[in-house]
Amino acid sequence: MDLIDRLFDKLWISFCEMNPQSSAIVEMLTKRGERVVNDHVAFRTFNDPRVSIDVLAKPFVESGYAAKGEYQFPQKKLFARHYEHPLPERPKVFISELLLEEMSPQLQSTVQELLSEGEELISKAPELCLLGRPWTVTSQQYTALSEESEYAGWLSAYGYCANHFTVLVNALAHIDSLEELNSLLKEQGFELNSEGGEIKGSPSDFLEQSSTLASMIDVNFADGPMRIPGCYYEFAKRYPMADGTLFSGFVAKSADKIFQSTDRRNAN
Ligand code: OOG
Ligand code: NI
Repeated sequence: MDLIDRLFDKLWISFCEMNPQSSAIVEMLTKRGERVVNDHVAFRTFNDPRVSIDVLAKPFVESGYAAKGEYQFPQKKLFARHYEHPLPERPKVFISELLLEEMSPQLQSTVQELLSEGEELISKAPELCLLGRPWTVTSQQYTALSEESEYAGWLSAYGYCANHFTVLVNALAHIDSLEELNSLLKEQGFELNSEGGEIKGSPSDFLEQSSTLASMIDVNFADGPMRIPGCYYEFAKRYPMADGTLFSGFVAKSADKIFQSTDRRNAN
């Protein structure tokens, strides 16, 4: 098994520990005779040079992944890039970063505190994306960060891990549409993110996406545990473009809503 496959395995294992609904969904689909193929894995970070997209992308680039599309989220003050491997069976990697210089001085100073505390572990980590949270954070810091940016709050609580994996609807044997998959998921009791409608994007965007709401997790803050939104599972259907090849990028206006799967007011 290649190093990169092992990395995805480790990411999947810790992701399932944080988000048991994803293993339950895989099990439910597998029992129905479906083949679950992972379209992409997503990560979050800050644009500080110690932990930026480039740092997070390193193990992927070293194993042959190349930078592809770039995406801007002006309201959320985020920038993202996606990476693809020449082997089409390898999942795409979507990495976003919070643009710290566009945030309040208070947020910047809290994040700098966290990063200084985590600096040594960060610099020694062979793969940043597997590190988890290398700093301590109080529930007050988490709440203050989340008030300004749900993304910053989430990242302060979890640090480095897969934010979500994604079921490729095209690879399912018996389920053709995202509508069909969504109904099945809801019937089985999984709650979906309905920000901007359950299905984000359309065939004319060449990509349709939906996602579960993040499951709630008890996180140990410096001042005790608190239950907050964790990770989620995404579902994507890709459409062929004029040249007949499947669209392999992302759609910023849809992604903008997918980010909200971990918002505190949404999660269950
Ligand atoms: C990423 C949200 C965007 C997609 O597929 O458009 C996304 C995140 O929540 O970190 O994953
Ligand atoms: Ni995604």
